[in-house]
Amino acid sequence: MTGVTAYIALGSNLENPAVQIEAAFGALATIAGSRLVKRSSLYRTAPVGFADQPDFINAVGAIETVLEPRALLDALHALEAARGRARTFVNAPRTLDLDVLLYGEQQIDEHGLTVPHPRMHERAFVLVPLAEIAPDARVPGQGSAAELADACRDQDVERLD
Ligand code: PH2
Ligand code: MG
Ligand code: MG
Repeated sequence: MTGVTAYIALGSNLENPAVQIEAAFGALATIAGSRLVKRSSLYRTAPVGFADQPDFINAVGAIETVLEPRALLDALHALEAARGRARTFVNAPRTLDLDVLLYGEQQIDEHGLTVPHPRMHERAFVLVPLAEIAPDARVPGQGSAAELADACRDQDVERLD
């Protein structure tokens, strides 16, 4: 299969987050027209934004996909729903969040689909796992994953074994 390399952020802070993320990697591998090519370690991370909620487990996966970005997003939303994701308020605790970080080099700005993910360049919970599997991945207009991760190393992110 020749496709585009896309990077997906995985996050959970409800209902046994580490199990949720492991299951999500398994589920990512089943998306039609796509193949999971790399996965990061799991990281425990302090909540960013709405602070009064449990710590997260975060990770990043690389997939090769022939799906168009919107079809990929729909597939990710279906996986979130299958894990019981409820959408209550912005940045609320969640069983599973799957975000498209990068889709090849494409820049997309459509309803509900902004790629690169608009806040990824300042979030260690995304950049540290991304830099683990793809240090040279470029966030258009911002820099490489490794450089950007280095610039936010003051944030609370701990790699789990
Ligand atoms: N996701 C958010 C907001 N804040 N903080 C951490 N540590 N991890 C997340 O996945 C996360 C967050 C919105 O999706
Ligand atoms: Mg998110
Ligand atoms: Mg999301």
